[in-house]
Amino acid sequence: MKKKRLLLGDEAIAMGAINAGIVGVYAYPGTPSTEITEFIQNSPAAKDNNVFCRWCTNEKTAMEAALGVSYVGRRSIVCMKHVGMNVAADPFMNGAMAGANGGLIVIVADDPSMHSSQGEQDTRFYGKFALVPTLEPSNQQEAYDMMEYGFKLSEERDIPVLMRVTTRMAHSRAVVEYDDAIEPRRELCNPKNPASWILLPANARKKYPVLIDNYTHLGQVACESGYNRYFDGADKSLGIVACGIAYNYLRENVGDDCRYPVLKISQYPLPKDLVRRMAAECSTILVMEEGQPFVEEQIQGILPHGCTVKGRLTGDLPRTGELTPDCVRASLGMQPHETFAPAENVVPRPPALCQGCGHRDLYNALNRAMEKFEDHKVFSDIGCYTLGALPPFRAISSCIDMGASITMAKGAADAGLYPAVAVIGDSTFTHSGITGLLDAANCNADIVVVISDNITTGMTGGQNSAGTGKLEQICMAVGVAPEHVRVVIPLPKNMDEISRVIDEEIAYHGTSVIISRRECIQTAKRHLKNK
Ligand SMILES: Cc1ncc(C[n+]2csc(CCOP(=O)(O)OP(=O)(O)O)c2C)c(N)n1
Repeated sequence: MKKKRLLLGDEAIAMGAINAGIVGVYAYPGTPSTEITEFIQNSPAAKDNNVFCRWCTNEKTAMEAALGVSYVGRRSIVCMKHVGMNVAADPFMNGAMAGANGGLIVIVADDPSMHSSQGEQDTRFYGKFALVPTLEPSNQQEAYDMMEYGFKLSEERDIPVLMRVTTRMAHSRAVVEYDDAIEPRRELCNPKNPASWILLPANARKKYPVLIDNYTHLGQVACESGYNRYFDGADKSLGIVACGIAYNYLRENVGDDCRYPVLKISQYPLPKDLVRRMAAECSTILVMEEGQPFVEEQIQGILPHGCTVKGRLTGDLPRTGELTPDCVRASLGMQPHETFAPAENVVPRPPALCQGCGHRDLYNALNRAMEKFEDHKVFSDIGCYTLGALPPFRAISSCIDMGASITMAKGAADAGLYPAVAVIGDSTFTHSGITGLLDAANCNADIVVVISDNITTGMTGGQNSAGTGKLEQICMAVGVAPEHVRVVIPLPKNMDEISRVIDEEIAYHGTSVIISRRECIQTAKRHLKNK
């Protein structure tokens, strides 16, 4: 029976996946993708159906687990934010070569404008790179519907499917009509072509041309897909190509009756025949897309002479950042909506570590220990503790990608920096720090690694952290001498002791780890409340 519910884009995806009969969601948290997994974790239907929904250690382990599900013939989803795709890229690219037995949808949430990310990326490039079909919903209903469609496409074409969403799609709500029934799980079964799952060069060389042929065919599928639609318009002076959520913004401004022809794109490879049809009718094409000029550049390559393409490259839409209904409006030459200027007494508030957070006490002690060294450096990482870069602490010198603190400190120590100190969170450490620590321990690199362990993945809302209760053992197991794995409690009253421990480990010319452990005050509050 059809029902209606107000859902975030992320929740619509989760609901679509549950109803399509997934056996698991494999994910590492990251804004704006986190709510997909959290919805499944809190869903009674997913619980009744035994859907696996524990957080994975990182995006690569998540992707590989989902490949395993697909191999044995069942359905699953993998979820991550755009930078997570860089971590998962190896199994993603090679998984495309292997194929899909059970349907596999990889959902990646991009964060244009970098609301909570270190860079803008456009995941559609990964789809083209791996030669896999890519879905980009234009609204929450499509996000829901595309799950069943995506699984079928994955199973029919023997290939993982990529779904790309962006922040506003993930984090805004709309009414979604859904079916309450959950599809039964498929029986376990062997892949149609078992050899393609053994990517020895001899097998891979056979599979690669098949992948390329399949991609050409998928271009045809995209032309015929109900998610890509051509709407005719009387005024042919302009044709509009609107991708994903940009189509929603376009409709918000022009309603259902646009005077120009409109090509809505929500499925890739680029539906070239539809683009050619527009180019035959219109001498100028305006491309509206969120992220990088992925479609704009491709269209430039296939247009006949004399046809002009406009978009983010030509400055008709902003080159960086999120699209908005207003900038889409401006690109059509429409009068801007009236807006309100912020009141004068509203001043921007920079983000800050919570009062009472253990990272604060750690940075106070670390600053005290480091001030003895002129022009000192502290390599850091991604998490709440990155806010240690800001006043009043100004305690860290770098933040590049998850895990980079340890390996950068090692490289800097190799190059002669002393002291070389890294600060990393507990979740980031298990995500990507352990292998770097192994590199350091293998040559007893002269570095001090501080793991600021708040016993949770704080930055993304307090999810479980994979190494909780195991960090000392992990550090010793990779080869850090037990006497140089130290534990301190970051509280103001322990300031002298923590600075002394840091001094001692800086004086030791080898690899040491200081675990600064106190529960995040946000999760501690929640735990107290739930008692
Ligand atoms: C590859 C990648 N995946 C996910 C994220 C999103 N993310 C940023 S910080 C973080 C975890 C931080 O947890 P932790 O290291 O424990 O530090 P805390 O925030 O608790 O201080 C996550 C998941 C990211 N930036 N990059």
